[in-house]
Amino acid sequence: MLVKIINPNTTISMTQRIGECARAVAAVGTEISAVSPSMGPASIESHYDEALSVPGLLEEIERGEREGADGYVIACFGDPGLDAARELAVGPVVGIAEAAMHAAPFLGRGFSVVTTLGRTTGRAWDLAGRYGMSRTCRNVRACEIPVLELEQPGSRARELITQECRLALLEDRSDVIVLGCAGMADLTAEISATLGVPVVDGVAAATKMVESLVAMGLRTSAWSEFAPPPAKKYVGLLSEFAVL
Ligand code: 2AL
Repeated sequence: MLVKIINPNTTISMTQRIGECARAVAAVGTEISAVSPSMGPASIESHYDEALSVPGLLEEIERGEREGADGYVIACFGDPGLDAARELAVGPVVGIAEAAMHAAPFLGRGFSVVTTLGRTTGRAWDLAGRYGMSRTCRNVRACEIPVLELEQPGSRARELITQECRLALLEDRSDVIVLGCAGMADLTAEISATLGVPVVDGVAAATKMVESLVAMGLRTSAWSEFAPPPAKKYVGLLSEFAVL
């Protein structure tokens, strides 16, 4: 089985770490291909970044279809382009926020999301609503750490994220933590060991979810909304994206 993990930002060092985290949980026989798009923002921490990450992401879905990918993970906590990706791909597509927020209620009564910048918390709340988790998601907390600082050796990110997770347990009545950025995937085990609660990384959760769906022979329904998009011409910079 080939699972393609798309980090919709173009920071390759982050993509490599995401790939390692996915491989650490993948079953024997699951091949993980972790890629970044050829175009787009270095990190995604605004609605503008998110919108402009989508064309490159969709190009990777389209390439994945030609290369025989069985399913996809969108490895950014805003789940950018998820619905559009489902229209293009035959196999299942799962976002990391979607997977983590669905995994957390199996593990406790309420979860807090701990994410990067405060300006991304609105999107996380929107997604919690979309996924039916408004009651189970008790808070979305930001550490005010820019995404690319997670890549910096010697950054205080680890310590600040752990501290915010501790506050989530004490102040939000949460008993599960969801990490709100793909760049935090490698911190899960350490924070969980320090705080003694489950810490869910969406990259691992989405990888296992895609693997399970594919193993069950399940695909996205093409019955109505997620049928392939209707053919039409696109002009200008997006002309290559025309559906023929
Ligand atoms: C993210 C993420 O997962 N990747 C990225 O570039 N930005 N999410 C976030 N909340 O900052």
